[in-house]
Amino acid sequence: MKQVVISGTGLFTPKDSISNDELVASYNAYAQAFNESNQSAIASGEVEALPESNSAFIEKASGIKSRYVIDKEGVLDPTRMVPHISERPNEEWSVQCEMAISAAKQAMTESGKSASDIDAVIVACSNMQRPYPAVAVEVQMALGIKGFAYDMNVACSSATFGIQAGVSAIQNGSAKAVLMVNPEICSGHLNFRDRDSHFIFGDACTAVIMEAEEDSSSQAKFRILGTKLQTHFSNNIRNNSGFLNRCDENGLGKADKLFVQNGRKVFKEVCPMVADQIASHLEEHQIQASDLKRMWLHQANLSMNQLIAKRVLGRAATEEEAPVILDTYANTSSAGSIIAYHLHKQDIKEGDLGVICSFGAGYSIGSVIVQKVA
Ligand code: CO8
Repeated sequence: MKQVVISGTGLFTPKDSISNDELVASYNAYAQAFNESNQSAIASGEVEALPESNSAFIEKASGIKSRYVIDKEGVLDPTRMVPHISERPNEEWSVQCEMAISAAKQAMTESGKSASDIDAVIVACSNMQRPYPAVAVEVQMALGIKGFAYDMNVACSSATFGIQAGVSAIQNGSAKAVLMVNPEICSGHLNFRDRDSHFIFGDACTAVIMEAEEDSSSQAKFRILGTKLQTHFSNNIRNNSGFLNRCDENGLGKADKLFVQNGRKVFKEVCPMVADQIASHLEEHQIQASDLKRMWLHQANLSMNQLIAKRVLGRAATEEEAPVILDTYANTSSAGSIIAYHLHKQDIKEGDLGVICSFGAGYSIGSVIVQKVA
């Protein structure tokens, strides 16, 4: 069986960034306006007053200080709280395609691959901007890649599941080199009027190139020693938006058509599952946790990552061992662990071992054990 490597990665970061203070000011202006216009219903107990959000809580509960978004103005306008992302004519590249092109070009440069070397494209992310044609086929066309392309969605775990799909395609001979991209526009499906979750997400796109080790001339390559995936059904992270929404007018515009979670339960249930998965995955490869140089974890919550890393290592991890990018990016869903990998892999030496791990809605967990190649 062919040995597969990650030979290049790329990252697109939107230029707009929103600090916690800016986000909280917008939410609080909305809450105050809501409370004023519902004064009498609140006084009679028919309607509950909206409590205010606060930056100190957000940073303490999540570790998030700011997030990048495609459109700051629309998100921060307390009368709108939705990004302005204009519809485009069919003849123009879609927003997700544009993000993917930018990240993909960087990954192609790092891996030393041109479009003619790549023969498969996977777009793996939490939200596709349309059902069809697949965004991946558009990306394929935009980059001039031959072969095949498809979209897939496993929420926050989409990238690691996409890496396993890429490895399989190369090993079964259906592709020579695979481009996998994660264009996440989380601001499009985040309810900025929900105090419990308005701070959680940001937008970004990552790209990964995979190919057979024997075909790679990249200096940045990491051998994929193994991938491991698991899923368990849970309603604790759910979004009911979909093509059947129009078939029941009663549900249109309701909050469940956006991201909804029971954050506490997610935290409690997912952390042990993730730590166990990483531990058992390492064991399957006869690797000791102490041999790991780095854990590029999904970036949802700082305490969650600290807890998972501690369970795996048996002691608290240093920031070098489990790098944090959620402080400035927030949760970028599937892109998070790949952003961490992309920004924190340069100092890794030949032979060093690491694990990329993502987790989220489903529940879903994916881990990828990698080793730096010269
Ligand atoms: N400001 C002030 N106070 C607040 C705020 C706020 N913004 N929000 C809540 N509070 C209050 C609560 O009301 C509560 O008050 P009280 O104690 O009086 O009841 C108190 O603060 C504590 O609230 P919580 O228990 O909710 O706070 P936690 O400490 O649990 O922190 C977190 C909340 C940060 C959400 C935390 O639980 C967490 O991060 N959990 C894990 C979340 C996670 O990893 N989710 C993964 C989902 S992502 C995924 O899978 C991808 C889905 C697809 C993405 C689509 C794009 C949108």
